[in-house]
Amino acid sequence: MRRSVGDVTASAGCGYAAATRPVRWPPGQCERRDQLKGAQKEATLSRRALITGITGQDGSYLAEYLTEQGYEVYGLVRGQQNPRVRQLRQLLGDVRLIRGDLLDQGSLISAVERVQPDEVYNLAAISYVPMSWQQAELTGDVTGLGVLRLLEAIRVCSGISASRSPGRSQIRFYQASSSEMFGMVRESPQTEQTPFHPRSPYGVAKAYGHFLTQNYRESYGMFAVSGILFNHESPRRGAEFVTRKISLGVAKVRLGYERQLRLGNLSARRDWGFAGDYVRAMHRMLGQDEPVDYVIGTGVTHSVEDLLDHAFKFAGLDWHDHVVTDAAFIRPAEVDKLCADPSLARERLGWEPKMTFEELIGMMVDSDLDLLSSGGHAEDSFLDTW
Ligand code: NDP
Ligand code: GDR
Repeated sequence: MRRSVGDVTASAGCGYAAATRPVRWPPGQCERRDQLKGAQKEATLSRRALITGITGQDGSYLAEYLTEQGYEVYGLVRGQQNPRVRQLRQLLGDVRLIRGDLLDQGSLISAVERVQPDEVYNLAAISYVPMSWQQAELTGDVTGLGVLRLLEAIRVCSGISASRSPGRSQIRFYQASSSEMFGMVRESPQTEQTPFHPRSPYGVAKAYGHFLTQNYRESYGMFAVSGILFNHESPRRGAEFVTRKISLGVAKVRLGYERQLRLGNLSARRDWGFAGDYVRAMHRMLGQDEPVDYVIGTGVTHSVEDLLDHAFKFAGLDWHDHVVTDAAFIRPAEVDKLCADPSLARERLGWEPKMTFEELIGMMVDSDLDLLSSGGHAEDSFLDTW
């Protein structure tokens, strides 16, 4: 029988109800989740999920979604005084937190041993691409080797070896792979079969994690899959990423706090979707009979200029009056254009994105206007340049 988890950090009792509602990160308000009927909850609380990267954008949406599905959700948090833990507690009252770090093998073994999860979602990473040139070794260690440490923790705790295959009730593993692995693309749109040509230390580290996940599946028969996710955004997106930098920039200009927004390459094209839609795909991948990797994206690509156009127009402004290009934000090697072919996910997972690009950008600008006009603080980027 499964042990109960006695020594994880207990958490407070409120969280957001709707994943698609514009919300703030850090949150401004929170609603009690008590509405979830006690009896229904008791009856379905049978599966346990462990999420690394719970304090990040995707971690928060995934935790909400899995809680709604009746999961017992555990989140791995690092550091002694992690400032995002308090915010997370306010946002996601039902999630239990456990200490651990992708750099520390022992902490991962102990987390898996304590939680005894049915599913592990590895969302933790150094995820800001420019930072991966500044701290390439650390990025390799966390974003790349961190995957190895977590897979090893699962393998050791499950008693799996070259001569001992996993049982039927094995732990299922999800790896957050990235469209950055395609980099200088060999074909467009990109499918599960498109070869990789990463353009940053981040992309290289993700490719390592991707192949390792595949290798553990093939070597040990583990249920380990990767979602190759294209850019996905939300009002909870870190302020250093271009969509949020722009939505915050628009709000600051609109409210008269600033007049200019400094950006890098405006001609880069990305396939941008809503994070709340993408976490549903992660969950579905682990619910399949066979472990298979999937490309997840909208199939529609826009340039940074398109993004500026929508965001500024939404607030009644013209971006040409406010945007300045700054060489400091140009990357050593750029990924010019990404566009997903999510056919396989549509056919086998029945997954489709619900929110359009225009709705997403409108929601983000609205949310930042709300945040700043009510005296809130944006989680401003801690770096002025990459
Ligand atoms: P975020 O940058 O918002 O979150 C990253 C998370 O990783 C944070 O919770 C952070 O914790 C945690 N983390 C960083 N270093 C460590 C470490 N050493 N040990 C444990 N945890 C650590 O990323 P997103 O939510 O946007 O993305 C989730 C995952 O999906 C990432 O792996 C990202 O690379 C990948 N991805 C994201 C896409 C996107 O468009 N958002 C697209 C494709 C892939 P802390 O709060 O302590 O810093
Ligand atoms: P990306 O996202 O690098 O694709 O990685 P980001 O939003 O940082 O950049 C997207 C594109 O916009 C261009 N750009 C700028 N980007 C930033 N951050 N700041 C600027 O001022 C700026 N000006 C132009 C960039 O050059 C780039 O072409 C995200 C992360 O979430 C990764 O973790 C994830 O794996 C990929 O998406 C898929």
